[in-house]
Amino acid sequence: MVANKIDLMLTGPMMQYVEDQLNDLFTVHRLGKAADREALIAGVGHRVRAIATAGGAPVDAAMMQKLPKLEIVSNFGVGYDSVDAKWAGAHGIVVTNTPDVLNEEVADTTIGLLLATVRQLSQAERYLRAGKWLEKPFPLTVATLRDRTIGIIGMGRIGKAIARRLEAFGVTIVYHSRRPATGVPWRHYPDLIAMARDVDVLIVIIPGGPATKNLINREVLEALGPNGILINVARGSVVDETALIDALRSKKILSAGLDVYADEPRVPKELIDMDHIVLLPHVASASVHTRRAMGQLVVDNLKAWAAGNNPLTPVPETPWPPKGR
Ligand code: NAP
Ligand code: 8YV
Repeated sequence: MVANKIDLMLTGPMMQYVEDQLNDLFTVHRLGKAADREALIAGVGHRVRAIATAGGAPVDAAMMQKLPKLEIVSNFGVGYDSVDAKWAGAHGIVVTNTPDVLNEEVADTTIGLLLATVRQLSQAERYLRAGKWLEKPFPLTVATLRDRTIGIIGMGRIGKAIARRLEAFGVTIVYHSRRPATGVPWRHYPDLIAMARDVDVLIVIIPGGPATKNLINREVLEALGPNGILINVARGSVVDETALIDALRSKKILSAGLDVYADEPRVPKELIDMDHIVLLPHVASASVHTRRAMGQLVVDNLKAWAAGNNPLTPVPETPWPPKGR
């Protein structure tokens, strides 16, 4: 039986619950645990037909080229910027991700981060714990959600879930994406700078990767202005971090709430040293409930493929079955 198992490479650790299922179904080769990764790939790479990945090691062309029998890359996370899906698509390899099962969780966290940033909730808690309330009340916050206009960058699955929540707050909602989203009532701005000029808060929820690298640059931050707040729950690469640090230091914008960073888990000291911003360690989807659902989708995609069926959630760059098949 074991001899018939398909060889799968795991690029880094996954939840035990996921690893247990992968162990039952596949012969698993753990790249993350290998003392010599190149030796592992040289030894078993010719047999590997599947990859399960949760970020960490990039699944790039260089790696996939070393796995001549590779057919599927199952990515933990809706964002798959660490996988070269374009190369995979051009070489008949299907890439799957974990859309939808995390929409509500990520939207909840985004609202939490927005409120914490606007009303300085993290700072207020630190104030209480430091015993400062005994001396005098926490200062009134300059910012409020009242009368704010919120510009969402990315009106996809998660952007819509965020916007639906924001409607209940009575704020004005507008959005930017390359094309207008279907079936939404909010104003679309084809021009990001124009939207940044018109809003008080930018919430970023678009894919990472080369196409969006540093999309939020100095010009966008200056357009957002001194009352402006940036919330980034997308990818660190989407924001020019140096420009952001400068804008915060020079008060070109008021504050920021960040869940993601360019070189995470390393976060620039300049950001850590700023007390008026809110920093989260990439936790937008990080509940047991949601991470289990994401993990199950990683497994279910692999299971469907191994049984000869269509993978459940192929990414747009690798439609399955490929056209013409
Ligand atoms: P989605 O449904 O594919 O939506 C993506 C949205 O971004 C679409 O509205 C798309 O519209 C827009 N977009 C794409 N490229 C753009 C560009 N160059 N400029 C402007 N807008 C662009 O994706 P989703 O499921 O909502 O997820 C979005 C991203 O959130 C993921 O890829 C991931 O990186 C991130 N995320 C982060 C966390 C976290 O833990 N912090 C959790 C989940 C997801 P157009 O194509 O019309 O431009
Ligand atoms: C995950 C995410 O935390 O889905 C995504 O794109 O960023 C998060 O939900 C991350 O992918 C874990 O590797």
